[in-house]
Amino acid sequence: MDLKGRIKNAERIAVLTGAGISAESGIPTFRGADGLWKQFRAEELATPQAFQRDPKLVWEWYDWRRQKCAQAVPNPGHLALAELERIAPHFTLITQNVDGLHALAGSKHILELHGNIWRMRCVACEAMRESREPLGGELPHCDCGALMRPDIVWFGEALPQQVLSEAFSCARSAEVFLSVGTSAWVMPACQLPVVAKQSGAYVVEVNLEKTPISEMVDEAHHRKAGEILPSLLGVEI
Ligand code: BV8
Ligand code: ZN
Repeated sequence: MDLKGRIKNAERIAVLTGAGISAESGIPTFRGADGLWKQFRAEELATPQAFQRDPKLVWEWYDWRRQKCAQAVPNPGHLALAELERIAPHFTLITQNVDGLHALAGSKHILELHGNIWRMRCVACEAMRESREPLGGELPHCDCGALMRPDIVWFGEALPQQVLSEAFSCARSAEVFLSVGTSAWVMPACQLPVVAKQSGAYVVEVNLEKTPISEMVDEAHHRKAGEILPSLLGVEI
């Protein structure tokens, strides 16, 4: 049965997305040709040690990315997944992205594995703040006086436990699992399509380049997500 037929018959569908689904919205990916890591080194920026050492540098990088995200609008890839959620009985969108574009596209049941670039939290009292304002070079502080940090999971930090366990149980129970726009390289997110496959799901990858899971999946489409997702999923956007 083709993917459209499987989607029509599926009770439970889960999707894992990565930076590639936001590339057509103008947000640079991490490891691709124009990747963020080319200009920056992850260990100098996306780690607690980096923030400890130079919070101003880390915040400058995030402020630059927040402005990129603020100019971005959802593309047909995001919209196709939001439409798929409307027709599937049980649907979970698991994203590694921090740009908030899935919510803007209308997706509802979203698990943000790596946090959200619009949220910041106090390093001392954990108070949260949601803001889309540019930081204007100022380091954000909490009312308690301590520094605020991006509410993002950095390398070497644990993912939010609740979100992670729900993501794995969705991967285990999905009949159809899509991996879209991720290099399937970063743990533990990259294990989700593997667990889905081992649990009997029909797994489809949509990613521009080959990845470590491309051999394992039932269908691999090395095309742009925004270009093929609506027709591949059989949804009108
Ligand atoms: C954890 C936050 C344990 C920053 C991110 C050695 C030392 C230290 C750690 C490790 C180590 N070895 C392994 C680890 C674990 C580490 C890890 O996996 N490292 C990798 C690099 C080897 N993982 C962690 O540290 C995780 N935590 O394991 O904790 C623990 C447990 C208990 C207690 C304490 C600790 C934390 C991982 C999260 C790290 N944070 N981001 C930020 O975002 O600002 S990771 C970063 O990579 C992003 O979040 C991103 O989401 C993620 C994955 O990248 P992708 O989304 O896949 O993006 P990428 O650019 O790689 O790929 C995009 C793809 O799209 C490309 O393939 C491209 O071809 C394709 N594409 C492009 N355009 C399109 C397209 N596809 C379709 N259509 C298009 N148009
Ligand atoms: Zn505080």
